[in-house]
Amino acid sequence: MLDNRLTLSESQINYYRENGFVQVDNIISAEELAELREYLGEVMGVEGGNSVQTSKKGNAYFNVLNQRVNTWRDHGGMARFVLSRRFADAARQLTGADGIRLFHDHALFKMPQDSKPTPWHQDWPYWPMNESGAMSIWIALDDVDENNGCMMFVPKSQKIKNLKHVDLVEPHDIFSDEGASGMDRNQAVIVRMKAGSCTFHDGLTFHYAHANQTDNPRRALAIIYMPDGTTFSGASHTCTDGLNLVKDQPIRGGLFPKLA
Ligand SMILES: O=C(O)CCC(=O)C(=O)O
Repeated sequence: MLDNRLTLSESQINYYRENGFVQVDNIISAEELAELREYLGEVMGVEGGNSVQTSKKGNAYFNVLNQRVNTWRDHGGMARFVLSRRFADAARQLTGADGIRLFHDHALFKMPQDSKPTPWHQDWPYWPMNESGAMSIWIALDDVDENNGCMMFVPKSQKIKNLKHVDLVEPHDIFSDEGASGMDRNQAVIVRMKAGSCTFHDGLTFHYAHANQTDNPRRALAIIYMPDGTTFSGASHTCTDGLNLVKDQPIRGGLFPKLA
Protein backbone atom coordinates (compact mmCIF):
# COMPACT_ATOMS: atom_id res chain seq x y z
CA MET A 1 0.00 0.00 0.00
CA LEU A 2 2.73 2.40 0.95
CA ASP A 3 4.24 1.48 -2.39
CA ASN A 4 1.50 3.24 -4.29
CA ARG A 5 2.58 6.31 -6.22
CA LEU A 6 0.91 9.59 -5.45
CA THR A 7 0.55 11.96 -8.36
CA LEU A 8 1.18 15.48 -7.14
CA SER A 9 -0.58 18.29 -8.95
CA GLU A 10 1.25 20.71 -11.18
CA SER A 11 0.42 23.50 -8.75
CA GLN A 12 1.98 21.58 -5.82
CA ILE A 13 5.14 20.94 -7.86
CA ASN A 14 5.34 24.54 -9.05
CA TYR A 15 4.73 25.85 -5.53
CA TYR A 16 7.59 23.70 -4.18
CA ARG A 17 10.00 24.77 -6.91
CA GLU A 18 9.14 28.41 -6.49
CA ASN A 19 8.98 28.62 -2.69
CA GLY A 20 11.17 25.76 -1.43
CA PHE A 21 8.42 23.96 0.48
CA VAL A 22 4.91 22.61 0.00
CA GLN A 23 2.19 21.17 2.19
CA VAL A 24 0.58 17.88 1.16
CA ASP A 25 -2.47 16.87 3.15
CA ASN A 26 -3.32 13.29 4.10
CA ILE A 27 -0.12 11.71 2.79
CA ILE A 28 -1.04 8.74 4.99
CA SER A 29 -4.45 7.29 5.85
CA ALA A 30 -5.94 7.14 9.35
CA GLU A 31 -4.97 3.43 9.58
CA GLU A 32 -1.39 4.13 8.50
CA LEU A 33 -1.21 6.99 10.99
CA ALA A 34 -2.26 4.67 13.82
CA GLU A 35 0.39 2.13 12.73
CA LEU A 36 3.12 4.75 12.45
CA ARG A 37 2.34 6.15 15.90
CA GLU A 38 2.63 2.65 17.36
CA TYR A 39 5.95 1.90 15.60
CA LEU A 40 7.42 5.27 16.54
CA GLY A 41 6.46 4.76 20.16
CA GLU A 42 8.22 1.38 20.09
CA VAL A 43 11.37 2.54 18.36
CA MET A 44 11.89 5.62 20.55
CA GLY A 45 12.62 3.26 23.46
CA VAL A 46 15.18 1.04 21.72
CA GLU A 47 18.50 0.65 23.57
CA GLY A 48 21.69 -0.50 21.91
CA GLY A 49 20.38 -0.74 18.35
CA ASN A 50 21.52 0.93 15.16
CA SER A 51 19.38 4.03 15.48
CA VAL A 52 20.81 6.94 17.42
CA GLN A 53 19.07 9.10 20.00
CA THR A 54 21.03 12.32 19.65
CA SER A 55 20.49 13.59 23.19
CA LYS A 56 18.88 12.53 26.43
CA LYS A 57 16.62 14.32 28.89
CA GLY A 58 18.62 16.88 30.83
CA ASN A 59 20.65 17.92 27.79
CA ALA A 60 19.82 21.32 26.25
CA TYR A 61 19.35 19.82 22.77
CA PHE A 62 16.62 17.53 24.15
CA ASN A 63 14.54 20.61 25.01
CA VAL A 64 14.66 21.59 21.35
CA LEU A 65 14.25 18.10 19.92
CA ASN A 66 14.10 14.59 21.25
CA GLN A 67 15.55 13.12 18.08
CA ARG A 68 16.23 9.56 16.97
CA VAL A 69 18.10 9.09 13.70
CA ASN A 70 17.68 6.07 11.41
CA THR A 71 14.70 4.44 13.09
CA TRP A 72 14.35 2.21 10.00
CA ARG A 73 17.47 0.31 11.01
CA ASP A 74 15.85 -0.92 14.25
CA HIS A 75 12.22 -1.47 13.36
CA GLY A 76 10.70 -3.23 10.36
CA GLY A 77 7.51 -1.19 10.66
CA MET A 78 9.48 2.05 10.52
CA ALA A 79 11.40 0.66 7.54
CA ARG A 80 8.10 0.12 5.71
CA PHE A 81 7.35 3.82 6.00
CA VAL A 82 10.87 5.20 5.62
CA LEU A 83 11.69 3.11 2.55
CA SER A 84 8.26 3.53 1.00
CA ARG A 85 7.95 4.45 -2.62
CA ARG A 86 5.02 6.78 -1.95
CA PHE A 87 7.06 9.44 -0.16
CA ALA A 88 10.24 9.01 -2.20
CA ASP A 89 8.37 9.21 -5.48
CA ALA A 90 6.68 12.43 -4.33
CA ALA A 91 10.20 13.76 -3.58
CA ARG A 92 11.23 12.76 -7.10
CA GLN A 93 8.30 14.60 -8.63
CA LEU A 94 8.99 17.75 -6.59
CA THR A 95 12.74 17.88 -7.19
CA GLY A 96 12.60 16.65 -10.77
CA ALA A 97 15.57 14.37 -9.99
CA ASP A 98 16.01 11.22 -12.11
CA GLY A 99 16.34 9.12 -8.97
CA ILE A 100 15.97 9.57 -5.21
CA ARG A 101 18.03 7.97 -2.45
CA LEU A 102 17.47 7.87 1.27
CA PHE A 103 19.94 9.87 3.35
CA HIS A 104 18.39 9.19 6.74
CA ASP A 105 15.18 9.40 8.71
CA HIS A 106 14.71 11.03 12.07
CA ALA A 107 11.90 10.95 14.58
CA LEU A 108 11.48 14.48 15.87
CA PHE A 109 9.60 14.86 19.13
CA LYS A 110 9.11 18.14 20.91
CA MET A 111 8.62 17.14 24.50
CA PRO A 112 6.28 18.97 26.89
CA GLN A 113 7.79 21.06 29.69
CA ASP A 114 10.54 23.54 29.03
CA SER A 115 10.26 23.02 25.29
CA LYS A 116 12.32 25.36 23.13
CA PRO A 117 11.61 26.40 19.56
CA THR A 118 13.67 24.93 16.75
CA PRO A 119 15.48 28.10 15.69
CA TRP A 120 15.57 29.44 12.15
CA HIS A 121 17.99 27.35 10.14
CA GLN A 122 18.73 25.61 6.87
CA ASP A 123 19.33 21.83 6.86
CA TRP A 124 21.82 21.55 4.04
CA PRO A 125 24.82 22.99 5.93
CA TYR A 126 24.61 20.00 8.33
CA TRP A 127 24.84 17.47 5.50
CA PRO A 128 28.05 16.06 4.00
CA MET A 129 27.03 16.74 0.41
CA ASN A 130 28.71 18.75 -2.34
CA GLU A 131 25.52 19.53 -4.23
CA SER A 132 22.29 21.05 -2.96
CA GLY A 133 18.98 19.41 -3.90
CA ALA A 134 18.46 17.13 -0.91
CA MET A 135 15.20 17.70 0.90
CA SER A 136 12.93 16.41 3.66
CA ILE A 137 9.42 15.18 4.13
CA TRP A 138 8.11 16.09 7.60
CA ILE A 139 5.06 14.04 8.56
CA ALA A 140 2.94 15.28 11.46
CA LEU A 141 1.86 12.51 13.83
CA ASP A 142 -0.21 14.99 15.85
CA ASP A 143 -2.27 17.95 14.76
CA VAL A 144 0.20 20.85 14.84
CA ASP A 145 -0.18 24.59 15.33
CA GLU A 146 1.77 27.37 17.05
CA ASN A 147 0.97 25.91 20.48
CA ASN A 148 2.70 22.59 20.03
CA GLY A 149 5.44 23.05 17.46
CA CYS A 150 4.20 23.59 13.93
CA MET A 151 6.74 24.73 11.36
CA MET A 152 7.19 28.02 9.49
CA PHE A 153 9.02 28.49 6.19
CA VAL A 154 10.36 31.56 4.41
CA PRO A 155 9.27 31.34 0.77
CA LYS A 156 12.08 31.47 -1.80
CA SER A 157 14.82 31.21 0.83
CA GLN A 158 16.04 27.99 -0.85
CA LYS A 159 17.95 30.26 -3.22
CA ILE A 160 20.33 31.30 -0.41
CA LYS A 161 23.54 29.26 -0.45
CA ASN A 162 26.83 29.13 1.41
CA LEU A 163 25.60 30.09 4.87
CA LYS A 164 27.15 28.63 8.01
CA HIS A 165 25.12 26.06 9.92
CA VAL A 166 23.03 27.30 12.85
CA ASP A 167 23.64 25.69 16.25
CA LEU A 168 20.15 24.59 17.36
CA VAL A 169 20.94 25.14 21.04
CA GLU A 170 22.91 28.38 20.83
CA PRO A 171 21.67 29.81 17.57
CA HIS A 172 22.90 32.87 15.77
CA ASP A 173 20.31 34.87 13.86
CA ILE A 174 20.36 33.51 10.32
CA PHE A 175 18.62 36.66 9.06
CA SER A 176 21.65 38.70 10.16
CA ASP A 177 23.94 36.59 7.99
CA GLU A 178 25.51 38.63 5.24
CA GLY A 179 24.42 36.14 2.60
CA ALA A 180 20.79 36.22 3.77
CA SER A 181 20.01 39.76 2.74
CA GLY A 182 16.52 40.13 1.32
CA MET A 183 15.17 37.34 3.54
CA ASP A 184 12.51 38.45 5.99
CA ARG A 185 11.13 36.42 8.89
CA ASN A 186 7.91 38.41 8.61
CA GLN A 187 7.26 36.76 5.25
CA ALA A 188 7.25 33.31 6.85
CA VAL A 189 4.32 31.00 6.16
CA ILE A 190 2.98 29.21 9.26
CA VAL A 191 2.00 25.64 8.42
CA ARG A 192 -0.70 24.27 10.70
CA MET A 193 -1.59 20.72 9.80
CA LYS A 194 -3.66 17.75 10.76
CA ALA A 195 -1.92 14.54 11.82
CA GLY A 196 -1.18 12.43 8.74
CA SER A 197 -0.40 15.47 6.60
CA CYS A 198 3.10 16.58 5.70
CA THR A 199 5.36 19.20 4.28
CA PHE A 200 8.29 18.76 1.94
CA HIS A 201 11.07 21.32 2.21
CA ASP A 202 14.30 21.91 0.36
CA GLY A 203 17.49 21.57 2.41
CA LEU A 204 18.21 25.25 1.89
CA THR A 205 14.78 26.63 2.87
CA PHE A 206 14.81 28.70 6.06
CA HIS A 207 12.51 27.10 8.62
CA TYR A 208 11.59 27.24 12.29
CA ALA A 209 9.34 25.26 14.64
CA HIS A 210 7.49 26.68 17.61
CA ALA A 211 8.04 25.43 21.15
CA ASN A 212 5.58 22.87 22.46
CA GLN A 213 3.51 24.51 25.17
CA THR A 214 1.08 21.63 25.60
CA ASP A 215 1.18 18.64 27.95
CA ASN A 216 1.70 16.09 25.19
CA PRO A 217 4.67 15.36 22.95
CA ARG A 218 4.55 16.74 19.41
CA ARG A 219 5.52 13.79 17.27
CA ALA A 220 6.88 14.02 13.73
CA LEU A 221 8.79 11.77 11.37
CA ALA A 222 11.16 13.43 8.91
CA ILE A 223 12.90 11.57 6.08
CA ILE A 224 15.75 13.13 4.15
CA TYR A 225 16.10 12.30 0.48
CA MET A 226 18.88 13.18 -1.91
CA PRO A 227 18.99 13.15 -5.69
CA ASP A 228 20.76 10.01 -6.92
CA GLY A 229 24.33 11.00 -7.76
CA THR A 230 24.73 13.46 -4.88
CA THR A 231 28.40 13.29 -3.89
CA PHE A 232 30.11 13.09 -0.50
CA SER A 233 31.82 16.28 0.66
CA GLY A 234 33.98 14.53 3.26
CA ALA A 235 32.44 16.49 6.14
CA SER A 236 31.66 14.65 9.36
CA HIS A 237 28.09 13.41 9.94
CA THR A 238 26.57 10.76 12.26
CA CYS A 239 25.24 8.81 9.28
CA THR A 240 28.45 8.71 7.24
CA ASP A 241 31.27 8.72 9.80
CA GLY A 242 33.17 5.43 9.75
CA LEU A 243 31.69 4.24 6.44
CA ASN A 244 34.82 5.01 4.43
CA LEU A 245 32.89 6.93 1.81
CA VAL A 246 35.15 8.46 -0.81
CA LYS A 247 35.19 12.24 -1.01
CA ASP A 248 33.57 13.58 -4.17
CA GLN A 249 32.11 10.17 -5.06
CA PRO A 250 28.34 9.50 -5.07
CA ILE A 251 26.80 8.60 -1.73
CA ARG A 252 25.38 5.13 -2.29
CA GLY A 253 25.25 1.60 -0.87
CA GLY A 254 22.90 -0.30 1.39
CA LEU A 255 22.44 2.44 3.96
CA PHE A 256 21.46 4.94 1.25
CA PRO A 257 19.13 2.91 -0.96
CA LYS A 258 17.61 4.22 -4.15
CA LEU A 259 13.89 4.43 -3.46
CA ALA A 260 12.46 6.11 -6.54
O1 LIG B 1 10.55 19.27 13.99
C1 LIG B 1 11.15 20.32 14.21
O2 LIG B 1 10.98 20.96 15.24
C2 LIG B 1 12.13 20.86 13.24
C3 LIG B 1 12.25 20.00 12.04
C4 LIG B 1 13.31 20.42 11.11
O3 LIG B 1 14.01 21.36 11.29
C5 LIG B 1 13.50 19.62 9.90
O4 LIG B 1 12.81 18.61 9.69
O5 LIG B 1 14.37 19.98 9.09
